[in-house]
Amino acid sequence: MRDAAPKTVYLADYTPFGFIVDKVDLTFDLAPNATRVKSRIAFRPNPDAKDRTFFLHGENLKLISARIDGEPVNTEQTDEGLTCAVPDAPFIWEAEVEIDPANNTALEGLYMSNGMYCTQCEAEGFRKITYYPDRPDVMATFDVTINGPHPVLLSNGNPIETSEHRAKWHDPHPKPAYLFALVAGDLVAHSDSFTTMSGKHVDLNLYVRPGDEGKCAFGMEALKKSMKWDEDVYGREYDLDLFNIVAVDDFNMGAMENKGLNIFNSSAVLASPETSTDMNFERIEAIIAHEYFHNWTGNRITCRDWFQLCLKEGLTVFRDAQFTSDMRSAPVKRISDVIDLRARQFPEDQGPLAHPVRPESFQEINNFYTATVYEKGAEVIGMLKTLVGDEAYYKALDLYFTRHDGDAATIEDWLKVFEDTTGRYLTQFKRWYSQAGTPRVKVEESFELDELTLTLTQHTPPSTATPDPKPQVIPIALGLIGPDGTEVLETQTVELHEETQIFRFTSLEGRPVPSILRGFSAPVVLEYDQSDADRAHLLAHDNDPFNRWEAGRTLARKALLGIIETATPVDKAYLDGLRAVVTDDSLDPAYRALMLGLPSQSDLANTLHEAGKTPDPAAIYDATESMRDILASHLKDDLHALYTANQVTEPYQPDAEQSGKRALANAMLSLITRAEGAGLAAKQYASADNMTQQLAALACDIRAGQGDGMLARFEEQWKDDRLVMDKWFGLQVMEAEPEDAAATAERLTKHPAFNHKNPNRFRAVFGALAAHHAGFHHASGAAYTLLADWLITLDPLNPQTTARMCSAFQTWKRYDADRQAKIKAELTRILDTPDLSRDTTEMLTRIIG
Ligand code: 0A1
Ligand code: ZN
Repeated sequence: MRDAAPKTVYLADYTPFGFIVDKVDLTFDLAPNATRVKSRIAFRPNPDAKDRTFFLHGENLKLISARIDGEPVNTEQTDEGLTCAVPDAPFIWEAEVEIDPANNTALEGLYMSNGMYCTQCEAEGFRKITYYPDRPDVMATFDVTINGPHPVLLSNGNPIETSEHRAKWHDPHPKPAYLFALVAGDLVAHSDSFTTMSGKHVDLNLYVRPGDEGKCAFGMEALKKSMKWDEDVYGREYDLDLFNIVAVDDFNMGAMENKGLNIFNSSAVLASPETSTDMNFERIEAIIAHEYFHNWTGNRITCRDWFQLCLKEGLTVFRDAQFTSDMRSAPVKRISDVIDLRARQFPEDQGPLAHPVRPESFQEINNFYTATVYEKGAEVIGMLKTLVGDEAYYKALDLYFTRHDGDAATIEDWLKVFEDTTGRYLTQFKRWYSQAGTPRVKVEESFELDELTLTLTQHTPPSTATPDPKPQVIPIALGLIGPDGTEVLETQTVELHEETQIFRFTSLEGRPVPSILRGFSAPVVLEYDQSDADRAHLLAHDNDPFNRWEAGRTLARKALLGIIETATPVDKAYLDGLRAVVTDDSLDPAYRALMLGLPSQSDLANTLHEAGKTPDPAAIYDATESMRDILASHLKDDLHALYTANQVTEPYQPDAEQSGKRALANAMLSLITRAEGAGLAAKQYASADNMTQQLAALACDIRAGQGDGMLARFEEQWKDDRLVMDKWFGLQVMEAEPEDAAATAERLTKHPAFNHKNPNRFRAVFGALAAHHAGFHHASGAAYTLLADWLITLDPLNPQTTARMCSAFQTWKRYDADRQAKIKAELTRILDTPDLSRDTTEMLTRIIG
């Protein structure tokens, strides 16, 4: 374990930097092991700052020289940076440092990926490039010169000189260092252009490795759609002559919004029908939009400090979700987002890693790029929009953009624009930013004569992060469905702000069925003991598509718990209701496919845990398997008809309509394989002209245990395509029997194409293992040991990806004593590793609790 106690940073300790940076000039002389970086930075004293300590961040830098106003200076260096005496007046700092991009396996700062240079500076990577006040509230204009023998040399902003082996870039927009980017390599461009709403011409380029040119068209279209959408919906226009995107194979996250030079994990931008699934296409469209939208929400208006991360991330996730809803199906997007929120954010918010959307302390900021900051942060904005209404929301946003353009802003600034626009105080609402934990809302219902009474009570379980939670403002959208299935009360939003509130609905003809939390209007857990008959009524009639789906999901959860706990047969009324929806041709096939999805095994484990029971992963797995058999048998007369009716005959398009049909047909294929074996899957595999159908058929084949060599044929076909091979690696773990999951993952780590230094490949195997509930939690503990071994191996090379993967263990206290002991032993073993990174140390310490 590290002996030096890691330093904790507190929001409350914020003070401005003692100096203002007016201008940064950087010159890079690229060489794999000895890149020289010369910096020339104009500083002047900050009149708003009391503390004039001149401290520049710097890590893993070899300082060659340092000067102030042309004179050499003596500096004092630590592992974290440097200080020196400076004049009490404007001055020029000049330094030269040497760095080693070829050995930078952490993928932060300047590093190499397949022979190309690229950077990742968010959150604190710039300090690995040169000495600098690496904090988001220090903003400056950058001029960058790159010298290197590479055909493509890129940085932020607009090019001002390009000659052979040399390029100069000027970014006129002041920016924090985390938005700096540089790329150099043998790349090819897929180019296009966009004319903005004021008639400005913008060149667009998507740079990729030679050979990937055929995978650019979709990303480019997504970029143009995003640019147009941000103009139409938010009035935001692009502000440079050029917008570049670069795809890199080695990247810790999905993508990065560097000003004018977005850098993308190749999995988040490269796409073709043969190599990408419909889900890949949808994700790529969303990530391109997300990074582009950051140009206003993140870059033009950035964060004062990293505690304000949700200011840019929550808002940008919210905006990209709006975009996807507009481009595709709004209900399908909402349901998918809630599934994701419950799978990733709820366990975080309800376990040892719980933190507020705006955390108040951290040791390693990279550990706070979480589902809470991103996805719950977006939910909070959705609630704000619901509470103030659409018109006021867009008015407030206009004010935000005019008032704070060029600022490094805070959540207080953000809420103030809403207060100023609407006259409404948001003091209580702000608790959504400061309190951790998922509120639970209990619903009690009574009906007398013609009056329905709903009593809503909120309670947030205390956590280490928030030991004493207070009531929050919770918008609850609700409607009423009459006995004949028609809506007797259209959606209205009630506001819960006290602990308990009573809402009455009168003049009703007969008892209606309440449809509560429509559209999932708040990120809460609803505790509502609604009868199965009422839920079946909503499944059949609710005109709110989210709650119609939710009714089905709740019935499915109950049925599964019935199998697990008491071997209760599944209620026929539920199965008939589900069948009615799935076979209803008036409904969108994508929606019908979602209806067929079951609650995840982890979700079921959580439900049992919440009920004070100890989940048994093997029993949960078996129940899920039998439920699928039951569905296959109940739908047996429809399976082939639906499979056939949802075949797409037109040329492949990754749009919502075609994707929905393929999703439903593939759901049918999976059930058909269960009932009849993998014959149809083999046929689909043979005729598939796209990855969605090929991969679905392969999954069915593996599950059916066919042993017909399909996996080997797939590998032979795709061995040279790294993104497809990630799928090949992941699928084998995902589809393994629980007792084989760890052994399968271990076998795959011995495959010549396994490379733990590549985050995509590492995640393909270990992300899949962690997501295989019954496999990961198999009683042998083999998966715990295997993952721990690999985390120990990866940590010295890539702390960020190691630390993120630790969250696989965050739910450990749900399980029985034996599993808990096994997990704790592994967590302690990792923590005892000498020189463990700050990232991983912080995560494990929090998880162990
Ligand atoms: N800001 C990026 C995500 C990102 C965050 C951190 C990174 O390294 C620590 C890299 C990328 C986004 O939201 O897309
Ligand atoms: Zn983002």
